[in-house]
Amino acid sequence: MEDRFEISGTSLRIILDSRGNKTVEATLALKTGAVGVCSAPAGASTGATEVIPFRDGRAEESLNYFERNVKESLKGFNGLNQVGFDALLKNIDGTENFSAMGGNVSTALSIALSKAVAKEIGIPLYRYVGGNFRMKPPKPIGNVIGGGKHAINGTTFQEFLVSNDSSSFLEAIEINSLIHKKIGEKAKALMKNVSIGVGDERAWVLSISDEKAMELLKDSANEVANERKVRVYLGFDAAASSFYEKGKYVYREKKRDQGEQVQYVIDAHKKYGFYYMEDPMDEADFEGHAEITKAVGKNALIVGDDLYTTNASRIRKGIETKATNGVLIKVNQIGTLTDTWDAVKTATSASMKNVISHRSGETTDDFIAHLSLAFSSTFIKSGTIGGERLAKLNELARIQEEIEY
Ligand code: 2PG
Ligand code: MG
Repeated sequence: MEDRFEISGTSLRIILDSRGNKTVEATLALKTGAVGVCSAPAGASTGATEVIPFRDGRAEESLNYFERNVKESLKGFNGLNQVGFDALLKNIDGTENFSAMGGNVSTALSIALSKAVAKEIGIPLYRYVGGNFRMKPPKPIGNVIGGGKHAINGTTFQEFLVSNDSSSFLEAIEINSLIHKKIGEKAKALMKNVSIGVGDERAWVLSISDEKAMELLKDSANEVANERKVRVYLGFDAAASSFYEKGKYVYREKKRDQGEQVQYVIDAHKKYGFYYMEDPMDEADFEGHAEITKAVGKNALIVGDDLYTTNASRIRKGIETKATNGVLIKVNQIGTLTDTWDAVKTATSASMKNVISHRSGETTDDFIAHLSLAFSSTFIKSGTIGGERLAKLNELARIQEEIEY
């Protein structure tokens, strides 16, 4: 090993995320003094097969565990060996789901290492992880109306999303934010004397039916598309597991069984032209997802989030069952950069598109912007407004100035 890549020390501290909840930030230094810092985000609508974010559910317990069992073992390790480093984290933890150390700790350490090494080499993180070939920025996809577990009294679907085909990343995020503004104006007029606000990811929270939200989304997006002469894509993240109870999908006004839910999603695609449809069915229902993909997968991207939890073996099951043609990627669902890379490669080998994503509780860390390039993600899902969301999006606008594609 070249000496300069030797890990000289690591530290962990507690910081607050965008919801005001505790999370962790890792700092990792190499012998030369090059430092990588990474903070982990946190979900609200978590998949049942995600790794556990913190030991005993608490950031403090993870911090104690790190001081006692992790810190010393990382000293002297070869920083160029990312795979070995991630394996070491798993070994120290010794559980299937990072429940001893906490998946947020492993995520922060794993990414902090890649940042430190990239810095020591003198290249950006996206080059270190992705290589030196031609790269194309993803399209931004962001939520403009929200509900589910991200809001109180919002829509049943967790997120209504927009994207567009502007080739300038900066213009693309501006157009998404214009649609967010337009929806706010229309909602104010529509819901006289009722105050409206925003949810965890700053999408509008409106106590209207999902169908009304779809109408509002479509009208607002069309107006902005005409004004700015771009093509706009509509999407949603149903996060269907969050309203699936005892075999039924429980909406405000009615319940739907599996067959009715499949039909509802297909009809919504046809009526409103949804291109992007994430977690339309419960996280255990590969078959239901496959029915939707079979019916509309030629014209739409059906994306598994809670369905796969960035787990290569679950993605393999999705490939076998033809469940979806897209996969959501979140590093802290699986806990290391290596396993995230495996998930992306598994999906890519079966021509599944990948979408890199923020969490509802975020920090200002921008590592997903870099990973979106390294992974050739089709979309980056990181909201439309809000500092912690724009930290990633603005970084991609900056990077686009640097790269040829
Ligand atoms: C999702 C995410 C991000 P959470 O379901 O895709 O929008 O939400 O981080 O709460 O899992
Ligand atoms: Mg989701």
